Amino acid sequence: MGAGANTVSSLSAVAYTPLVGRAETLEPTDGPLTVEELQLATRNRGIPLEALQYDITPTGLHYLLVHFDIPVIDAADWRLRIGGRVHTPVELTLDQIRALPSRTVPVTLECAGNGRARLAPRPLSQPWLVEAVGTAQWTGTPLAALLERAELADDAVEIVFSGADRGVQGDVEHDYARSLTVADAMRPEVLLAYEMNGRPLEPQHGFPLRLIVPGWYGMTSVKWLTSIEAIASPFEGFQQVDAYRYKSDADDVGEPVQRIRVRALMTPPGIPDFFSRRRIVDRGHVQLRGRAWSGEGPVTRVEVGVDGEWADAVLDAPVGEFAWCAWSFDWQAAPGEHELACRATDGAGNVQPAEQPWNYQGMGNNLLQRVPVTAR
Ligand SMILES: Nc1nc2c(c(=O)[nH]1)N[C@H]1C(S)=C(S)[C@@H](COP(=O)(O)O)O[C@H]1N2
Ligand SMILES: [Mo]
Repeated sequence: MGAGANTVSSLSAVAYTPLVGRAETLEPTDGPLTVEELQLATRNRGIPLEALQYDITPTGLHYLLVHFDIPVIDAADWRLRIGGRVHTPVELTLDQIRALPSRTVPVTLECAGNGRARLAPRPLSQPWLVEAVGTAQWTGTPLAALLERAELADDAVEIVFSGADRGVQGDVEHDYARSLTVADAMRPEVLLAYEMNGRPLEPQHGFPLRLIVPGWYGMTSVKWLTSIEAIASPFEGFQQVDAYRYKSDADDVGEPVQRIRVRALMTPPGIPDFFSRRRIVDRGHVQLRGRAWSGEGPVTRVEVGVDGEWADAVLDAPVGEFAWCAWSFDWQAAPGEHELACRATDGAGNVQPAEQPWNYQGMGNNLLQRVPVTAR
């Protein structure tokens, strides 16, 4: 103890150079990945693509996106407050919410920034490639019944959902918050969820309660929910009017990001090369499989590309009305180098683009997927 303590106190006299006042730029870049992007990429996580094999993604394999810090919440102290432009404010404990009528629904969530890291120039944020997606069984109580109990005032136009997490983004300090119009909030599929895959929510997925808005990109499904407030004019919070917009540049007001655009992904065939993740398959028959989903109607078609030729895949029934479906395709692999691809079409007629239109924050990127494969 004595010798160690001496060493520490003598070290405290040694000077070092503090790194203060570093300028932060958030302009899209053509440069290499930055330490800040790597820092976000290691905090958040994507689905390992081989987990596309599961109808329901095991919780530990589901993607994760957290803007600020994961709050530590004691359920005994926690309350949900419903107020603002309502006639009957409501305050509920977790036990009271768990005692309400419940539903369990499989929902595919995807981050609106999925695909961002492939854009050039690359918007600086969480650098997703394609893996920001997952499907869980969410259990909770329908929001609409609670809004009815609170009795919205006639002038209520939007409902604001706030989380317990606070931070600074775009120079604005705020609790993470998003809104829905009253009509969207009243949709029967919108849930206040307290379980994911049959277990209480894990801290990182929103314990003790989160919103689940099926069909919408993930930012709408506010985690660590503490307050639901009815307001008489459109919400102007940062995550509503600045982030999550399709913008052409920093000053563009842009269009709101809302429903999930159609996308198909392939379960990586064969075996990977460790570092590049390039796929290696045995020549001959290879069954290709994957998932497809859209927030704008059911998936109606998945096509698989083999070296530039498209052919239709076989579609399974979706896992749920708001969840992905499986697809499969039989491929005869000739020895050599190949490029496989997949793209989906939804009931609204949307099809994934071969060239991705660029936007300033890298939102709603649903470029078709290309998968290089070596057959041996
Ligand atoms: N309170 C709060 N809710 C949040 C977020 C957040 O940072 N804070 N991230 C949102 C975003 S951008 C996404 S994509 C989803 C991710 O949900 P998951 O981590 O459970 O997959 O949560 C959303 N809800
Ligand atoms: Mo997200």
